[in-house]
Amino acid sequence: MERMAEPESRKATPVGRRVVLGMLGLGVAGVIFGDPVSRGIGDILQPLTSGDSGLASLVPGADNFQIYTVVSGYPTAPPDYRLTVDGMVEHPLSLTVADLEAMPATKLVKPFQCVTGWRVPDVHWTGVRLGHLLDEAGVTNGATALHFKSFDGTYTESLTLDQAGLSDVIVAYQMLGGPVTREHGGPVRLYVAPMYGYKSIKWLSTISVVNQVEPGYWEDDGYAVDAWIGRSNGLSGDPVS
Ligand SMILES: Nc1nc2c(c(=O)[nH]1)N[C@H]1C(S)=C(S)[C@@H](COP(=O)(O)O)O[C@H]1N2
Ligand SMILES: [Mo]
Repeated sequence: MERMAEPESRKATPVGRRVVLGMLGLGVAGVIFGDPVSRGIGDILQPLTSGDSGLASLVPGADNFQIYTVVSGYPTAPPDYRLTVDGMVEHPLSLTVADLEAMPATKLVKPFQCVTGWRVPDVHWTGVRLGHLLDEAGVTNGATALHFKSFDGTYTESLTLDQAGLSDVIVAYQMLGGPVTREHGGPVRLYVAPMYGYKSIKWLSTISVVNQVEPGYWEDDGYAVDAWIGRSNGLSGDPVS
């Protein structure tokens, strides 16, 4: 299991997912791993020293986000960027940012919390409810889940249709008082308020309606698919599934 904070080491670890999760089951913590490339999964539950634990978090408007990417650098949106909604729908959608801005807007002021421990309070978000997009597309019978892709070419995520319908799950085009910046996943990212930050896929390109949940990028590595803040510790309960 690799550490979310050091995604560049993801492919380098010699410790397999099953082995690490097996150790976790025995209560063995990350301290047994000597090298930082192969820390144990428990390691991710420790707050990062650069998180919002200090005075900076009390400053209004302070942005204590850590910027994450699993590819080298931040991808740039193509000039003809479109958000696609496809799969098990009656009307596939191909939406510009202007199309999204013309839809009913949802504004939220809510915290953003990474499973590794850092948290940013009172983040201002504007976007379109994911449920609204699905209504527009017309989900067909038998569909149960969503598969999300990023134009970084690597990151993926998932939600069930029930989760996607929650009122605080949005496709966001504004964040922190302006357009979602490139580093934060612009022009469009997902914001799943009730779940840990890894569900909020950046550089969102495609939403596919499907008939089963396909675990996302970090979920393939042992993080919980149902990543409810507080109800989940962010880790999968069943290491062999
Ligand atoms: N495409 C993409 N989306 C992503 C990630 C990523 O590395 N790539 N990291 C996730 C994680 S673990 C968190 S906590 C948040 C971080 O958002 P930020 O980079 O805007 O702070 O983005 C999530 N979405
Ligand atoms: Mo995260």
